[in-house]
Amino acid sequence: MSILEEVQSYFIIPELGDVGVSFADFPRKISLIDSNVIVFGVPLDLTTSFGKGTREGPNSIRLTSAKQIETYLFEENIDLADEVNIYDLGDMKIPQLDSNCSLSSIISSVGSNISTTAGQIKSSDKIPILLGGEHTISYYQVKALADAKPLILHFDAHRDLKPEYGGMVMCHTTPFYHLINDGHIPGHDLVQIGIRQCDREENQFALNKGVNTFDAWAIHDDIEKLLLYLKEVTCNRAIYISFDIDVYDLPYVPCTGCPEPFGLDPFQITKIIKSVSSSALLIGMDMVEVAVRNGDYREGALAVQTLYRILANLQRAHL
Ligand SMILES: [Mn+2]
Repeated sequence: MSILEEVQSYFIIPELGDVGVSFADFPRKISLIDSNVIVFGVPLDLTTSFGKGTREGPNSIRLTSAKQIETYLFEENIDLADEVNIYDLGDMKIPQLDSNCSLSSIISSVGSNISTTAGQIKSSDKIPILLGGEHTISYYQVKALADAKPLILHFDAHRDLKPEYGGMVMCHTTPFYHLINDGHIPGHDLVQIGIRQCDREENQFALNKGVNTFDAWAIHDDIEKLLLYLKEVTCNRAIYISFDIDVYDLPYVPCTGCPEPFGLDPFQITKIIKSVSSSALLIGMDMVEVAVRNGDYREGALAVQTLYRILANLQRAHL
């Protein structure tokens, strides 16, 4: 069986998807074999508790990346198309929720397909980039990559360290609790950046497990402390980035389900990304909780510009 052939049946190829374009839409077509980064969408929007719309996240990211945003990065003076070979698998098929198919059975079958996909991308020596979709999906990708013992850089307004929420064990507020509690990652390998809302139990869990926290106020007061810390801890280290778009301040993210004030701005995020050591090895990432409402693609544009800068700064060094 050729490379990744087994998992391709899980996906609807980008050309047949809702927006009909591939991520970044480089002028030269990259084949699966020649790629070093593989993007796939998981438009899961089932356990979201407040605002809905994450099912449109991958569409929003693809459309803005292909139709609106140049691959030339202005301040870096580099063109991503010259630096990274990206292949887009398309969007994972999500079963319909009905009387034959419960919410938890959908989560576990989608989750198992995410783990298989990420595992196969990894064994092909390529980097998986997961586009969400609700944050629940990160659990399954991180689990599949956990053997590499990565340091997890988790950008988010929320800790997502609840054991369950509204009767649901695997949902958008619980992935990092379960990653730690199930033994996939130790708490001290989790760095939470931009946090500004959780409950008291989540704070206590983070403290007990040695989670490293840089809350939004600490970053506003002294971003240099975080930059120096990241430069040191990412030196010669495998890293995984889980990026919830709601780490950005509320005015930047008008569509995501749980926007929060007191957030970070794009200049701060760029500084933080650039502080990661050039000796760090990016083994995977996800961009989650991106949504669209009323044809508003601002969040898609911000997600794409963030992804491009992560790839330009962290992947480029290893080609
Ligand atoms: Mn969040």
